[in-house]
Amino acid sequence: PFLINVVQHPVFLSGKVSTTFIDATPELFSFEKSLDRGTKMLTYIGNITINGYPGIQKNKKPVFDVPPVPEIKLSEPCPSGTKQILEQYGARGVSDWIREQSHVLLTDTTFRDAHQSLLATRMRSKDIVKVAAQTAHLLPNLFSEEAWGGATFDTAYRFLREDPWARLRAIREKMPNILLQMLLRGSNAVGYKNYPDNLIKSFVSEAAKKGVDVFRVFDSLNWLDGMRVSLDAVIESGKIAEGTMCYTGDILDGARTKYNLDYYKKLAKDLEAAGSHILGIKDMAGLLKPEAAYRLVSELKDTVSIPIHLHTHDTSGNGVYTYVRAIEAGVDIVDVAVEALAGTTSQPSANSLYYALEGHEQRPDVDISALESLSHYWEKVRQYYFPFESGMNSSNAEIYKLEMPGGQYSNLRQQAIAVGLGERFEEVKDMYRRVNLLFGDIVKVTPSSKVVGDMTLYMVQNNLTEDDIFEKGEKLDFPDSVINFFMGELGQPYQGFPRELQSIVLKGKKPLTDRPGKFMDPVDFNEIRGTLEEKFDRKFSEYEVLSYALYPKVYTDYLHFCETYGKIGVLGTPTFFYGLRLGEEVSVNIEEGKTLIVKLISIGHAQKDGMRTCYFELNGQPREVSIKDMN
Ligand code: 3PY
Ligand code: ZN
Repeated sequence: PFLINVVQHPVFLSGKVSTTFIDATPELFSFEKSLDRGTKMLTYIGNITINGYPGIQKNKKPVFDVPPVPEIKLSEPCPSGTKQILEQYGARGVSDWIREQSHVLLTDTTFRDAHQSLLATRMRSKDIVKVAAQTAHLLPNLFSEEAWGGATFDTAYRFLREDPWARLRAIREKMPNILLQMLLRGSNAVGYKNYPDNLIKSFVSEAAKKGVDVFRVFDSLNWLDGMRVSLDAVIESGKIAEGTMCYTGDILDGARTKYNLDYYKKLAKDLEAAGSHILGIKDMAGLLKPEAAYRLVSELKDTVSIPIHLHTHDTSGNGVYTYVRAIEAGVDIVDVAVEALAGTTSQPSANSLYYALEGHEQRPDVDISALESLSHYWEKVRQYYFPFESGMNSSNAEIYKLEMPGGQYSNLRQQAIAVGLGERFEEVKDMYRRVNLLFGDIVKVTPSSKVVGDMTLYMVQNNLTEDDIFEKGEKLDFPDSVINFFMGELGQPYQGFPRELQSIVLKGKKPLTDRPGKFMDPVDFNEIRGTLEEKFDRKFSEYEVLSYALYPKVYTDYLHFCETYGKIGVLGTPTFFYGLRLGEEVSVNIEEGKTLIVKLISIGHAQKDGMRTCYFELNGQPREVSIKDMN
């Protein structure tokens, strides 16, 4: 199989085989162990048809409309864009170019934060990649496309059973003209804990090589020490470092003085001094009120000379107005999503902003009919994912009090339901607010927001008040994430930890006061590679070794999954989530020019051992697979 794979590979056929060919195309070396590709795929389809996909009601496969892909002339070359500016003038050149623009620039978050915040990060690469070239052709004036990072990395392996690096590669190929942006959680990379410095550096360098151009780097406590290693790595890679401050509290509220204008001005100066090419303002919970945006951006414009990029969530419904005020104060770039994936916990709609700025001299240079045609596509795609909708059907201005990040609202609701607190969600929400104050009013964004969420559920579940924590705390077993937080494992919060609570939680353990990365042994990549190659009997590339280093269990589970089911990213989303109806036929494009026609004929009754036979036709030939009925 190896020889045939290689000689038929398009790169081989094109004659461009180099010594890096083997590294860049590891799929050629993943020998199908026992089952052929078709049988593996049928095993997946049979399994989902019989046992269902977690979180989705089985046997209820709806009939979906086919999402209309906007028509463009793909044979015409892609108009050039910001990517070419980076290639020609470098990161500083991009920074200068941004400041010369008279219109506000846009980042489209549809490929990352929009679905992370609306659909529990479940958007599959297939649905994104299908419209990537169209987006590149139709929106060539975008500053960037946010397409990677944040929670999309682990959820790709965990839930979608696909490779996030392959997503990056495919988007990069289809969008040669637009800067690709990722969200990087500083020393937590795309994870939920601090990683050793050498892992952070290698991850950034590999992401840069694989196509990321703009790295939005933040720290979940706005702690500069937690960002420096990442920022340095981005700068060294020649890509754009967007050193980012998370916005929390309310600069308009005279009673909330901890995070005031001076706090943000100092942070902005520090981020600029750390070498950022752009200053990011990350309003992850949508707390930045319009007038606050005006004041904050005005002050920051006077404080730093790098351009400013604003990110918000539209949870309150005021997002567009916040952007308009920020634009009036001179903000350079704002984050928007295509209408059908915008609003509520996602970013404000690009389409709405276009009209809100009609007659305004800084109105973005964007084609509204292009946005509309992309929105028609996303509107239909979104329907595939309805089981993952948060249930928030309208704006929710209560968020100003709750201070909960966009993605966490829907997640916490699911978690509350899972631990039997679904009926008490109002209490849960209020407790989240109280826990923040108990912790000394901290920045809440992944992963610090998860700590507050875990403590919230713990207190509601055990009917604990703040007084109980102080009175009975010595006897309480706090959630691991809470202990780690007070140990300083996520870094140091602004103005430190509340001392009394810290000693109650830590029960005598001595917390870190310095950067966790300083005390961690470097990751031994060679050792990981050796272990993986021995276990899976194939070569592993740099990026795969990194995935293991970040998420050993999640990544190993994914590899085992692939051994059983193959690469099922090629399946259409309805089949991926629901399997097939009896008699249903789908065509699956498994690679360029190679299509399998799959039809489910019937499913046999369960045997004593629970096994059922699924009868399929594969390209007209009968095929059977045996599936264990888990019900
Ligand atoms: C992430 O870290 O994934 C976020 O989007 C935080 O806002
Ligand atoms: Zn966000």
